[in-house]
Amino acid sequence: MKKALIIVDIQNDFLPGGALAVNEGDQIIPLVNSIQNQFDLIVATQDWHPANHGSFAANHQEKSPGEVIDLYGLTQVLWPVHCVQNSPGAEFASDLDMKQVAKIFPKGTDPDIDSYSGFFDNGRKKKTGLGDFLQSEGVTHVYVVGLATDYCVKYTALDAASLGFQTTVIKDACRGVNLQPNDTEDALSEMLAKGIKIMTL
Ligand code: VGL
Ligand code: ZN
Repeated sequence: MKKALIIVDIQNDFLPGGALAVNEGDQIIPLVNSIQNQFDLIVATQDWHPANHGSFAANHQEKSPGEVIDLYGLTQVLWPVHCVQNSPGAEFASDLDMKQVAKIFPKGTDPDIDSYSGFFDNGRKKKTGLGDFLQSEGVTHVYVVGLATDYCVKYTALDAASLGFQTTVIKDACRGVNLQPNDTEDALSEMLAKGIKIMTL
């Protein structure tokens, strides 16, 4: 067995004070740093949007964050402008240890489609390369940590499991957006129902 850690979107805009702040998002960073020595391979995903991204409420007339639209045939939650390519908000948290990260996978780069998963866009049309990379490295087990539990962590874990990786989400090293109060709990239940293990440190 070969174990990989997938660090999902621990970027300034998802931390308290950021454009799409996740409550307590900063609290996971010491945990994520402290477990890294337990893995054979570490990768990170990075939400990396062009300024004209279709997931930004500001790019649609009379729309506010939290509203839902149809974006080229897919249901799309609208978000505040966040993780714009090369902006400070898109940078990894300054206290996140990135020294052992073998490869970074940007996602959400196509303005016409969002990408919650670190593996595929939301239409499952294009790969980011993460799946092929993990397979080429002989990874069998993946552990997912980061932000946010109810969006990018969830879809990354579901895709990892669908690709055949034994998948575990480390729940206390994740935090959720919770547009609805139960979104994080619902996401964990859905992952569990799809064969993903949920563990705490
Ligand atoms: C995310 C909403 C929009 C996430 C990214 O990282 O969970 N959520 N973009
Ligand atoms: Zn995004």
